[in-house]
Amino acid sequence: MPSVLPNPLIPGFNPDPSCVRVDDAYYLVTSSFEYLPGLPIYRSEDFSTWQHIGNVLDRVAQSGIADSVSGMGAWAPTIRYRDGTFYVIVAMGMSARGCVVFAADDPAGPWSDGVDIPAVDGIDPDLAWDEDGNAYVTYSAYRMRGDQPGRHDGIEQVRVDLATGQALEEPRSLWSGTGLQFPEAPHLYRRGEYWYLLIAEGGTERGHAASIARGPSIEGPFTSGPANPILRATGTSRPVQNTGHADLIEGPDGTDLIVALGVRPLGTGLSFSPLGRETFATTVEWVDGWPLVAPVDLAGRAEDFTEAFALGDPTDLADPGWLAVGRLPADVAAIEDGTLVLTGIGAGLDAARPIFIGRRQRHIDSETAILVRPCDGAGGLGLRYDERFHLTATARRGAEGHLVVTATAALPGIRQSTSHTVVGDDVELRLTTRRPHRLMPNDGAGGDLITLEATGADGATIVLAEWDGRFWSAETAASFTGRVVGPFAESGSVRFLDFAYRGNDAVAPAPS
Ligand code: 6LW
Repeated sequence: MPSVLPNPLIPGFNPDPSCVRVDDAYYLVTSSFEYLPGLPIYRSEDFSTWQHIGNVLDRVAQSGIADSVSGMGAWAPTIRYRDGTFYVIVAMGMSARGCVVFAADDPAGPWSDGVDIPAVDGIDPDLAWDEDGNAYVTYSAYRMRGDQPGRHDGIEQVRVDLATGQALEEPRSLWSGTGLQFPEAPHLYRRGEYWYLLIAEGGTERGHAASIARGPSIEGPFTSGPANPILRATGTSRPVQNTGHADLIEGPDGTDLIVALGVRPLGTGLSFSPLGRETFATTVEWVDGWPLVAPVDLAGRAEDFTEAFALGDPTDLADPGWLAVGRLPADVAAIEDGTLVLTGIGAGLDAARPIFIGRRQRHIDSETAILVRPCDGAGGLGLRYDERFHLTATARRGAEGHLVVTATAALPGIRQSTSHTVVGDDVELRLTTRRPHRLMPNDGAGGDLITLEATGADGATIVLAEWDGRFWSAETAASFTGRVVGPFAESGSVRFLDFAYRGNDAVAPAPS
């Protein structure tokens, strides 16, 4: 194990991590909400470098989220392994399916159609087996009722038949946590003579936490630990906030680790997290039979990360990192004559099901570029939080040999557009994001700087817009997801080539 864990462990929109170790490899799954393919699986052997090897939800009917609204869909999965089979159990927020357990021989997929577990009336299910091999689903009894506010009834558990999904008993109440709001995200572990019940509390915003209890059996009774919460970002000046929703795992060198969600806010006081909730890790030490968790820190991932797709080849679209809203990227996009084609429906990223495919923005300092040939249509490069919070650069044909490129900032009830003309039939659109140090006059105000640029056939670059990234942050959008960036079409057929993303997670030096 590296002496310092790289953090974020899995950058970009990757909340609610759960991790399992099988032989010498780790497999980690995160939430994906309204996006497909859903429930990404990341693999690592050293716990430091992670590869996105596949997704659990890769069929629309299997996913149950075709009609999920933004922020609903695939919430908070747990990944576990037993007798040669990988399991991912998940609850679908307000979707066609409720609690489902999926199985696979190979975590890269394919995953099964899933078995529904109707007895689980709640979210964040965990899967564990007792000493006799009985399967238990432990979950947060958060009851969602249409558009009414949900009700939290603590942590519950039910023994199930995994083959049929049927409950083998009435659900029992296990623990309500330490009194913080929203007890959720339970995970159970057997260690020594005890069963440990780890949960999240405090809500997923500032003050989010993890707490632990232990008991003599998988069914409890559970007694709260002496030093709860065991994980919580204390003070708003810590670089990683909202740490909670955790899973325990043994690291490569035998020491224990915890994976947890967190955010990287910019600014002090009121601060804003451009990328949403990401996956972090930290170390755990056991003292007197209870875990002591080191605070989560940002730590040296000073990599220059690049990825590029020609976009004219179906294998480019098959990369597991492409996302679409409620549909698969291959059902939204077509490949024709060596280019990617998106055909608009008369609405851009305002649509509940936009003609858009995108990738997670993974770095606060990033650059995404794409070559756009609008043909008879209108489309370009977009950044999406959801259908209310997004921004776009849209190209359409203007006078002979020219294109009109429009930058649009979209927020609820507010829309601002500016247009420029560029030379040529193709235009390169570029979206860059920069942390604010030395770039904004009121450094510390908490936003990244988002710049949209266009470069025409004559090589001239026009700055289309420069916007304060606070508007497209997890806090402003009150979002469970994160930024997703990529090509979209508004109308007609729009062709795309040469998608490139570059980012760097170097921890910025403190402003002098
Ligand atoms: C997740 C729950 C939560 O199910 O947010 O606040 C939900 N915490 O644990 C979505 O990530």
